[in-house]
Amino acid sequence: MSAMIVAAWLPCSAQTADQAWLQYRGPGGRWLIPLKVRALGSGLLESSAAQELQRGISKLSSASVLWRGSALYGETIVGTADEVRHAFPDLPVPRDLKPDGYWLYWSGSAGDLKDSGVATHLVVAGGDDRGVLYGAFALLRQIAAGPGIYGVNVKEQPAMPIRWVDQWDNPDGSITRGYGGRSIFFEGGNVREDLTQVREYARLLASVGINGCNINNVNAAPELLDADHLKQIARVADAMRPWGVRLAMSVALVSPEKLGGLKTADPLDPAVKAWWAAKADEIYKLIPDFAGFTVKADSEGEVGPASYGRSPADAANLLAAALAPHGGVVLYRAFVYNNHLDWRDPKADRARAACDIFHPLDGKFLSNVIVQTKEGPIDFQAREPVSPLFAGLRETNQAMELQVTQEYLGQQKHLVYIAPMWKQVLDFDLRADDRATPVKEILEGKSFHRPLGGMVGVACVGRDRLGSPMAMANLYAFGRLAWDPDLTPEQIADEWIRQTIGLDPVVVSTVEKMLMQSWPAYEHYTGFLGTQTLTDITGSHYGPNIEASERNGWGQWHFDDREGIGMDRTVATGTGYVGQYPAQVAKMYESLETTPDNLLLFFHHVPYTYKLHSGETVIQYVYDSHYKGAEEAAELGTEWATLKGHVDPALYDDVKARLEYQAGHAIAWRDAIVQYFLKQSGIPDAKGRAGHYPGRLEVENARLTGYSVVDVTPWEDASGGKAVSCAVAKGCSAEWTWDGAAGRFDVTVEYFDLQGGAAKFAFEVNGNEAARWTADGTFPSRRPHGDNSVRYTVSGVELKPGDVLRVDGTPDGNDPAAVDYVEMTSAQMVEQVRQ
Ligand code: GCV
Repeated sequence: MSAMIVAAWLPCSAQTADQAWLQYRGPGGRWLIPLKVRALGSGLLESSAAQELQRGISKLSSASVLWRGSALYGETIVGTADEVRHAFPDLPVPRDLKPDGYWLYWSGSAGDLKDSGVATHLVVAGGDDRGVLYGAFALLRQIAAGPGIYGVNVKEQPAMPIRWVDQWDNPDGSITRGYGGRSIFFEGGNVREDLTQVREYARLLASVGINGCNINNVNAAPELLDADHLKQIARVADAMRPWGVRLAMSVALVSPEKLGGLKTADPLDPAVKAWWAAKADEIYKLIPDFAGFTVKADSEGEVGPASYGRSPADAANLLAAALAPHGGVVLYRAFVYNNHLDWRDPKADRARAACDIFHPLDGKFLSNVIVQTKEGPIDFQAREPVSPLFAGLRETNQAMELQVTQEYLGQQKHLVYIAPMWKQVLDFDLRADDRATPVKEILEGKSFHRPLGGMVGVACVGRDRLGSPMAMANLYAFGRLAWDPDLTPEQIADEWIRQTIGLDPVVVSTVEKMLMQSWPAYEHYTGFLGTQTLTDITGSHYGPNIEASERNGWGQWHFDDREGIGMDRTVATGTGYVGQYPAQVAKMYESLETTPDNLLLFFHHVPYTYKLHSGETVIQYVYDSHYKGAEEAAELGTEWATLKGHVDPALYDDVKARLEYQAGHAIAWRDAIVQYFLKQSGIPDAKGRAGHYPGRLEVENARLTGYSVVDVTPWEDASGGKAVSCAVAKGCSAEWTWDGAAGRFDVTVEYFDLQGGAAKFAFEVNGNEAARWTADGTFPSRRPHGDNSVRYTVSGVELKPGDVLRVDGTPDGNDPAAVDYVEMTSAQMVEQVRQ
């Protein structure tokens, strides 16, 4: 006999972050579900669906009140629509369920609970096997996230067929732009023996409807296509298959030369065509459901068709023809540009490249080619306009590439929930042919009637997942938006929080608020007005380095000088990029008056005194937004602190430490940008903050023992451009005599935590140690600058005039215990800055 459970409100139970969102903890409110799960078919995915449901229901019910009334009957049934129709001819199974789609149906009524004669069925019917699996996860989500499933009658179909993640994993086990540890797929040149984490990853991906995973870096290692590696890779495909995640690979176009020993890799050469066709046959023998190839070519050093005088369409079609007999697709990346541009050429513009190259090829791609375009014309910046190419390809399948891994967005060390940005992009109406063509409808294939399209998220998940529990919200959000781009970032956050952190309404609303604040805050303390990244773009892409973008071939210029800033991309006087948009959008960006403030400097070069729509000048906005952003970053920590005791203690401590670091790094960012533009423009901050740091004691002005003063590069990354560095093994010290007012202060030591050593620090007042810590964080770079600038705060230090403050630093390995300044903050000073 089967039974039903009736669960009541339960206190928020302990949870761990590493289970991500499939924790299946108790739901809020009362809920019902038939406990017994039965699969109608025996397919692999249907079995996974049934097992997952059984596992989920048991976990959910184990924390619940089980009502063992003898009158309760029923089953949770899983099967394809055909199987359900056959087994239950009376059920209204929808006729139009598409592949991957599902139908959840509660058959029966509340009366069934009391009526021993009537069975209740909860039905999960899939348009196909994969749909059954997605339906099972949707059902569990509905219970775990709170609403419950009594009376459910829901039909869902994914908005787009291509819902992939890309991993940029390398055979040696490293992950390019991965911030969550080493590869779960590779180590030491081979596929790893233990693929447990791959199975778990595939399960997570399936739970949000992701159906493809490209496992290797787009800067592809040709050897992964050799016979031995393909056999190894087949094991990865086997591990992901039960979860309906098809394996794809990035391939190097040069492979026939590098691997096959051919004299050329020319896409039109018959021997090259034969090589790829044979390679595809070999792959499909090992991996019958192989999803396809992703290609990066003629880009950032990757050889491409241009080397043979051919076009991207020639290259894409070469591979597409090889895959077509097996049902595979080619995701050809539009991220093709010249990284040796001449910055002195006023017409040179990296943003133009994708349209210039791909627009003329529209209609020339085979039907199993999908052009994969990053959401903006440059490269995953904190703010970019939407790529005009989405409107430029009418007869070509298209996918949008988004970055889940936070390369330019704080690298998972900063909390940045990206869904609001993605949502803006998806909703942006490109007005092709003067009609409504929002990006999401182009990807769905609606706007230009394309059969294939979708979204690809560069995830770079490693052995520590994304390296930060809160960053997992982005992976979750990516999958949910690819399934349904009409969901709101708030809805998605709400679902994720309930499944991951807790159901307590205070937890849900606080974390949701934090997530929604995080992208605007990051944008405020890093970039401004569409300047593109001000990170160190020739290095880590993490800390501030404003001039790293300038005067080089990478084309991420913002052209700041003493008079003004911004890149003129107008048709009238600039690079002409604006003309790549459909007329209505082009008209908006061509004019200064109608360009939104947040993209002003992407499209126009203006003086610092230019007035924004808000009435503020550009330079005052630079000051204000950076002070505001740093405050917003600090607020994230304050908000999280209110959740102490309401969330899992380990998670609480982990996130608290990360947010404290973020708040400190936001100040390092603020100060770098503000002092740079103060010097560059020569225009003071109307609010008197820039260049004035009450309570700050520069270390270069201290009494130094052992420490030597060094110039920090770039200069804006240290207060006043200077720091001190210690080369004395037994340690160095910096001393000041306090001549400020007496009071109780928080004392912050700004120091540099370099790779390759764990320097030790101590802070003393009048010879009494107040704090001691080790610089053992993992930050980019082996030299002191904004990448590794960290703040350590000692709270509640009583000071009076004449007190001697001292910082001791002991170097270790490559880390010279470098210090920038100490800063005293009292509650009164904070109030003054705010006013
Ligand atoms: C894998 C950016 C990243 C590169 C990446 C490239 C791409 O430039 O910094 O690491 O290469 O994008 O998307 O191909």
